[in-house]
Amino acid sequence: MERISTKQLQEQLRVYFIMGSNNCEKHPFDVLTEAIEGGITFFQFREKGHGALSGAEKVALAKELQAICRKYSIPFLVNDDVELALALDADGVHIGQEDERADIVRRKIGAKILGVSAHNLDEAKRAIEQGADYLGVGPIFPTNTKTDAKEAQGVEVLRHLREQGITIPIVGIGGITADNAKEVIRAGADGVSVISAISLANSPKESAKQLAKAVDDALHEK
Ligand code: 3NM
Repeated sequence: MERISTKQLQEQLRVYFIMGSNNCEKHPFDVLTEAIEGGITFFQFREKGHGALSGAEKVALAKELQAICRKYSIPFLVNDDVELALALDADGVHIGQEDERADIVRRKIGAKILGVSAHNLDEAKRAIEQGADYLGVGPIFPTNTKTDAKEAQGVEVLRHLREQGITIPIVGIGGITADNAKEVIRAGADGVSVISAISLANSPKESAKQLAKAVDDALHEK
């Protein structure tokens, strides 16, 4: 297996939905199914924080969600848990700055997709040197979902990274909705990653649809 191309990844990262059971009011299976029907292009299973499942329950939910992703050919990534990603033969792993080092994870996962959260230029450069395929950059806007998130940086951080020569695919994260997604793309991101805008929406399908439209409209302006 070869590493995914930048072009293919850019295309797939447009509407990146991240979710765990504690981000949902409805059953995660239904939320993800609706999100896919609405047009998400990438999925990360992030079972973390207060009330998160662990052990066999976590594995069972991961398998269920992976099966839906497979059915619709949506890449399925696992947050942080490299062993789970390998056991399920997931499409990749996403890690934060507090998780295992990116170069060590890269060695473990071979050519699978590796995403790394970066908050500034130094972290972005190091992640790339250590084998990241894409960067998650945030928080762009204030978020209620991640309790230990840093201060919102605005879209300027994206512009800055591009101006400083970071060319690998980037998704913005943190407080992104259909109303502000265009700014994120215009500032240099290839896509938007969201949790609550879809997971807590009355209609995850409609919300995903609106996000996809905002992103695609902004990408077409480029
Ligand atoms: N990471 P919502 S912000 C998981 O800044 C995560 O690295 C962030 O949730 C970072 O779309 C965040 O509901 C939470 O704001 C995103």
